[in-house]
Amino acid sequence: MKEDTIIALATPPGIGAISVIRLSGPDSFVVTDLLFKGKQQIANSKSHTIHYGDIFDSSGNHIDDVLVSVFKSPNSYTGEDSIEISTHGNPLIAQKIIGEFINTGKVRLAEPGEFTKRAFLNNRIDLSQAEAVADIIHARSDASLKGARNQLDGLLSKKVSGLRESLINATSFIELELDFAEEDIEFVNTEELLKRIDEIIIEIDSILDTYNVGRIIRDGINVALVGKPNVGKSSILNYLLKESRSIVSEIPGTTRDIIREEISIDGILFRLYDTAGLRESDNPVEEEGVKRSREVLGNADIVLFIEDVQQGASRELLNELLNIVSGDKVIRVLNKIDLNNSIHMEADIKVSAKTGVGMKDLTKVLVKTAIGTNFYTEKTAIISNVRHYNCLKNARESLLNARESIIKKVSGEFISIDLRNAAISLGEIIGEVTSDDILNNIFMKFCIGK
Ligand SMILES: Nc1nc2c(ncn2[C@@H]2O[C@H](COP(=O)(O)OP(=O)(O)OP(=O)(O)O)[C@@H](O)[C@H]2O)c(=O)[nH]1
Ligand SMILES: [Mg+2]
Repeated sequence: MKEDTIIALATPPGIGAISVIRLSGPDSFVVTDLLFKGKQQIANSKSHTIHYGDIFDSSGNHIDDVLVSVFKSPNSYTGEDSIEISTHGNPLIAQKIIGEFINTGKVRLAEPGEFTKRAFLNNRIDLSQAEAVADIIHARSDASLKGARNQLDGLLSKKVSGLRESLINATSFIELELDFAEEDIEFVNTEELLKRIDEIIIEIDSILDTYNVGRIIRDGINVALVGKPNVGKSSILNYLLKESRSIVSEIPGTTRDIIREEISIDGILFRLYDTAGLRESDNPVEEEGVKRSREVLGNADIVLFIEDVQQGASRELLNELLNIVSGDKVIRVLNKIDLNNSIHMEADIKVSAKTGVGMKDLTKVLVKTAIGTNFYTEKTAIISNVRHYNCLKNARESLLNARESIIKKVSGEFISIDLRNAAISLGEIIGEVTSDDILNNIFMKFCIGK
């Protein structure tokens, strides 16, 4: 079946120096020649050339002078014949031109992610790389950009397809043996097969282990600042942000709404939530604030539990907190150490939001708590995507089943089914095996024009 030719605005729909419109599909060149007049026809141009000319509407009115870039199949992003038209950066111009192309009846508007979907369907990239394209576009920190780059470069793909091939290889020997069952020939050395399966499980585990860090690197990390009223939560937030974002006052119960701000430390995105001080209150507004604070706790990856040297330890509140969130997420911060001697007071870290003492260490502790002691080189395949995580989990499960069957000396058919299932799960990551549902779900999240 002949593919449609699609068109979309590839740049943001606002005012800028230029706008870029992208076309892809078999009619890209002929349809461009209908509207574009330059020195030579686009259909007769070489790949990777740029042409200056004018675009006219169907009644012959001049819309804009533009540059047209030509990419011939298979050497384009999508693998199809493609065109990029750079216009003056007014959204009205781009809309008009796109409208004229669609009016020719040979082109339709692209769906979200459709260019990248075609790149995948034409084997320019595999599925995990297609997902990395979306991650690259949406990355909000240095670290997440690096992670997405690493995935687009195919680190995960290579690793996963290596494991998958090894599995398919093992399965084919078992199946061969089944074919010759009558003759009682042994193709498979059980010891060796078990060893291979164990090795693959270990490899899968090492990739699964990167998920937490991978996710944090990609999505950023939620940090809740909680504690009794007046301990200096807002002051610490302001200090970290280097601006007076949250209202600070000596009156307990100052913060009512949740204040959310983002900072980047060592390339990692931290999302800080300043909350209302936790106490029983008769004031309904404050009570609502306290309720919201508790909700923020539910989504927090890290909790800064703040106490101050004046009010002293809030043991009861800490215990209450530990009922809701696990202890390894909680960092106990003692604030206002400029006021009193704090030597005998318990805390993970002691600071003063007034003088700045200890604040540098606080940021270090934040980074350390976020990524742990894990150290991944740029060559490590890191996963950050829950779909990949689930596929790997499923593969692992199937491998454990296969392992058990081998040990129990169950018939080879069952073993081969489990190994095949494991290979299928791994194949889903890179898109060797996929359903339309999975594809639609992935590309739906892209922007139009990508
Ligand atoms: N001396 C000293 N005062 C501080 C320090 N940190 C905060 N304060 C003061 O403590 C008071 C309360 O600070 P906030 O930051 O508003 O405290 P909070 O925990 O946000 O309070 P609520 O929003 O009411 O829960 C203010 O008067 C701050 O100036 C500190 O490190 N040293
Ligand atoms: Mg406050």
